[in-house]
Amino acid sequence: MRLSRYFLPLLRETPSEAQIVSHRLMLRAGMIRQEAAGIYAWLPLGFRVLQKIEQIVREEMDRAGAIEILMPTLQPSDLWKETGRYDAYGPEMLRIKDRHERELLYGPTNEDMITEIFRAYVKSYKALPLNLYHTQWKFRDEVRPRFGVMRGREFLMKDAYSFDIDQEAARRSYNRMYVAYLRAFTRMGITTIPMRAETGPIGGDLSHEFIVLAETGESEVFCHKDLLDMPVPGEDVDFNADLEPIVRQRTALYAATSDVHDAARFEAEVPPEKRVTARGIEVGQIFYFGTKYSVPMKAVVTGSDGKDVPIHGGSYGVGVSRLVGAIIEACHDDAGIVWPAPVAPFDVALINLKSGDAKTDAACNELYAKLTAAGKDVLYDDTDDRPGAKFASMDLIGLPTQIVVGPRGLEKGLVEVKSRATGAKEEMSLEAVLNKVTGP
Ligand code: 5CA
Repeated sequence: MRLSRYFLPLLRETPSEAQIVSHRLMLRAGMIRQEAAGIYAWLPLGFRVLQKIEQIVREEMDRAGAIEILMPTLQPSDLWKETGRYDAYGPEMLRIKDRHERELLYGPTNEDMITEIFRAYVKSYKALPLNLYHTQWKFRDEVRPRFGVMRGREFLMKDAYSFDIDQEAARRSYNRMYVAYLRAFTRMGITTIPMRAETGPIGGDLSHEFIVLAETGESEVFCHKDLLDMPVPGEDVDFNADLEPIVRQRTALYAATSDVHDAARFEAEVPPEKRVTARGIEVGQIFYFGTKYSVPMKAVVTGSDGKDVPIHGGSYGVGVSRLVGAIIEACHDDAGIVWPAPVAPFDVALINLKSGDAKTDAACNELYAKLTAAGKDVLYDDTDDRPGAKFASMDLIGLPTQIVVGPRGLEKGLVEVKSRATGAKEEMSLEAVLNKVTGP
């Protein structure tokens, strides 16, 4: 993408309404625009990151055996009346009437609707286990929307729903999501710690929140230090195998959000030098709620013994839009964002120090064409801004690799390559750059 043809509305001033660094950087980097309290338009750069995160989550859901669908944003109120949640959900739910005075709502979550879909089609235990998921916009009329996309009112969530014949099988489904979440977040370049958590309006009694440690986190969390650098299962993890040992390795160590924190237990179980008390951002939460929805909604299947039983359910959410902010909280410096490569909006920043100079333009065009042909996403600054402004802009938007091309270096046949993360600079030939950036 040529910057001269792109839409990247960078802000020079630090926006005063933004209280935390990720919100400031997202506004300055032209990633989002607020349209109403807690409601954002995603501009091109932000939208690219959002899609990268969504795709990583999708790949890990698929790997774990979940199946993608798409449910609507608007839901009929009847479903929520069946489960008793229409009244229970309170003022956080946006209620709407259509022209026929029929009650609709903008979905804050989808347990009720997915249970309706399940019961319409699935009648036998033979179809289980089943896990269906989608990535769809949600609306929660939060009392205090704040911190940009971190606590929005409209936000993008991946939500998965599992259906099993009994508690033991449901536990296996829960474990698959637990491991898939560890993998997905690690692929995004962030460390998350699963912590025991309250279940709130979703219900049930088993739940983990996946927490990114950050000073600006909304909740206080407590955990064993060893959880911070525990290895995460690699690509070879077998989701058909028993994942309980992997899960238990973590759940054996104390980790709790403030809602369920037990100070006496924390002190008894964790030696003083291993106690971590920190703030955290919740980027995902998983729930096992048993028959909470299947009983009132009569989602039953016939078991192997011919008897009908209500299914055991779980739900599994990832805050896709919140993750954009959370990753920035974890990955930035004084100059701007430092994207982990897998979620970066572009792979490479190509900076032309003298647009209009025939040789410099030719070298940039060649690099741009070859990098693009090799499958790299390149943002090519072909504008005639001053070099200093170009460097500052590229540091701000945080692409992993910067290639700087100017007439002086080209005289010696060299360009400069800078790693955004380390700041390390290296001069090399065009050919060497291509090998470095497109190589393994
Ligand atoms: N139905 C369950 C699981 S699918 C559910 O709704 N879980 S949740 O309430 O925990 O939400 C899932 C994830 O969405 C959270 O972990 C969080 O990362 C994200 N999320 C929740 N509320 C907001 C919000 N107001 N703004 C941005 N992200 C949010």
